Amino acid sequence: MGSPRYDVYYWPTPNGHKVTILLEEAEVDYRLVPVDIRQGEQFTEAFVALSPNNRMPALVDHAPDDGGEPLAVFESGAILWYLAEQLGRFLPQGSRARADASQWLFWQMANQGPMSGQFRHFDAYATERIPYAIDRYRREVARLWAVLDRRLQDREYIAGDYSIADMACFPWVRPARAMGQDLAQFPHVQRWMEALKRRPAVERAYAKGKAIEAAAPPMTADSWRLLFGQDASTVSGRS
Ligand SMILES: N[C@@H](CCC(=O)N[C@@H](CS)C(=O)NCC(=O)O)C(=O)O
Repeated sequence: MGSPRYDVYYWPTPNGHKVTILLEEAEVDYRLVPVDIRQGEQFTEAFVALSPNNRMPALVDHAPDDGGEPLAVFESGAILWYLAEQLGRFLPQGSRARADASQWLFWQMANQGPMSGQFRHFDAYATERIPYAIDRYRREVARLWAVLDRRLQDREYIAGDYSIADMACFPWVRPARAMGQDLAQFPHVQRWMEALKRRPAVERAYAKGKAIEAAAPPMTADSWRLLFGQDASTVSGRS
């Protein structure tokens, strides 16, 4: 047995879970390479060469279809798209259906992900409690969940069959309470979330994340500085 085709540079966060969910669903062999963002592993030269934004996840395909050098992809949405195209799964056929899936994937990447991330920052990590910021992002996340709820009111999945659009949105809904939301207010999202949560591949993806988290050193004061003290000088070559 050779080494797996795909390496996933990963930490068990919602953006990391997106990629492992897809690979578990596809039952593809892959290697998880932990990038402990609480210990600053996202800043190593080797990782930044793969992911210039010093964020995980990143993917390396060791057997790209042009037969060339290993191919690296960063940004979870781009990784999902790349893998779905390679695998020929979880992305609908036909330009109309594909546009539908892509717009919801971009919606997740540009709205649900960043707004939820800001909510979480001000609610759980900021050293100063700023009610305006917490409230602003909680309300915006609620608005986005209402958009998703309306979308799901007359369909099982976000865009046609189960697709990368669902895989992108789900990890940001699963920890509903941490996102400041009451799932009962969004019944269609709740029904969809419960169904996805029970999928064996989703369970396997989260179990792998849990094992990595359990083996990792805890967050320290240094972790706070590494994660939330970044500015232009963090980007190598600029200090
Ligand atoms: N838009 C990016 C966001 C990636 C992202 O923010 N990753 C976080 C964890 S969820 C990270 O690597 N943080 C490390 C840091 O802030 O230094 C994606 O979807 O891949």
